[in-house]
Amino acid sequence: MASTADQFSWQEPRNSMVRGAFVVVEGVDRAGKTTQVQRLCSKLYALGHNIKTIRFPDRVSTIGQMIGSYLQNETNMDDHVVHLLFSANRWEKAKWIEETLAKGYTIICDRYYYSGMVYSAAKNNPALSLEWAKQPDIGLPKPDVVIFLDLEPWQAEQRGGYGEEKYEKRELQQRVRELYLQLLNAPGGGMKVINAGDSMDAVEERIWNEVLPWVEMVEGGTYGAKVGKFEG
Ligand code: NYM
Ligand code: MG
Repeated sequence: MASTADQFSWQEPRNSMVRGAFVVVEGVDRAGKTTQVQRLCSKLYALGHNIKTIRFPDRVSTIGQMIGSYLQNETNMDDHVVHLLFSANRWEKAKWIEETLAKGYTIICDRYYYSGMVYSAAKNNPALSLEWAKQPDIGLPKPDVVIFLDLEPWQAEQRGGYGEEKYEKRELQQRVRELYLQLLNAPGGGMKVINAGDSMDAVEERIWNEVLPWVEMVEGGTYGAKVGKFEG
């Protein structure tokens, strides 16, 4: 005869979810990621999904504060050093990501290692190639679906606030965009490109149509029973 604890343990989590889905939203600066992440989370939450959100850089931790002051042009660092801090900032959260997915929460993540690779490689530092930039992120939890919000630099410049932080310069943004597109076209790139130049509602709708099936498959156990790891 099973104990009372055994009898009821199946009730947590209440629905028979294998794990939550890991969704990443990427894009150039001013593509509207933050707004779209909020909208996506509210819609999923309203449908009854367990949702957590996270963004990188996470500027709260000690490492995150160092990154924040670099981005605000308060401190300067060698390109490799800041690259490794961005990666370390993700590693700080790796265990949380795995545990949260295992508990049955779907995670919507604003930027991840794709940002890490393309922004550093876009600096055109001959000693910091895209290949070099990948290495410290190898082994991190791999997203189930990645959305890339695509916007041309001239469109981004017309949106408010452009130019306040490091990297918000046309030439660099142009290279960032090219590198994102290069990653997309690489074998197994697996990013879904969405034109972020359309209206916010249209972009929201397209993200929804791309993301929902993956969330349902992962939560329902028909895709990716185990969280993958980034293999480079
Ligand atoms: N960024 C972000 C990087 O250069 N490397 C990274 O690994 C990540 C996660 O930080 N311009 C850059 C991209 C952005 C800046 O992000 C801050 P946001 O989403 O604009 O707050
Ligand atoms: Mg920004």
